[in-house]
Amino acid sequence: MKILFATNNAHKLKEVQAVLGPTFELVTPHDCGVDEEIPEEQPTLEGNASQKAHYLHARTGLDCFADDTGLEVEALGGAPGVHSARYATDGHDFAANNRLLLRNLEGQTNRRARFRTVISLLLGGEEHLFEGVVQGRIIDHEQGSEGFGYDPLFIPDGYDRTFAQMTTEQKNAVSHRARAVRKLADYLHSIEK
Ligand code: ITT
Repeated sequence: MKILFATNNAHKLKEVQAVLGPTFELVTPHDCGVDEEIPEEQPTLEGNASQKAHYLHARTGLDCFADDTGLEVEALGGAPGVHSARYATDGHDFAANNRLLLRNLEGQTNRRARFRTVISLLLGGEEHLFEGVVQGRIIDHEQGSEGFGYDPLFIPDGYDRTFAQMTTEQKNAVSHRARAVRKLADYLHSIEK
């Protein structure tokens, strides 16, 4: 089954395709002739996931899904949260975001944080939401070069290495996005029967 995923992030695409396996073939906005940036202007992850999915559906007429993810840091009152992509600058500058996060946590002993992903699936005109969360902590310097975004600073509970020190398969065993995607896959399988 082919399914359209509203992302321009190649790392996400790889992670999600690995979770879904060969039963589902992911199609990208680019594959459908949509090359502009997909808007995400809402104040919540749910709102942004929904906005991205609705935008792509309006542009293509196809069933599709979108995810939005935020890093929620306890000592920062849940920031950067929905602003995770543009924490330090207007663009998706992962290095600048990580530097700002470390600066804002300097001297802070509470390093608790979680990643939260919300997926919006638009199927036959109906919307379905799925959520995935992983708890962990923020370390005080970057470690590892895999993954993307805040991965070099985040160690999930029960592990002693960051997401950026894991393979895609290892990250997918516990990650926020993989948990949400497994719920999506279970739902898609359940309606196929
Ligand atoms: P699309 O909107 O095109 O899918 P994006 O990079 O903007 O890609 P999100 O809005 O979902 O993705 O994520 C916002 C930011 O949160 C993203 O730029 C990263 O900095 C961070 N982020 C998201 N998922 C992450 C992950 O699995 N590991 C580390 N950081 C992540």
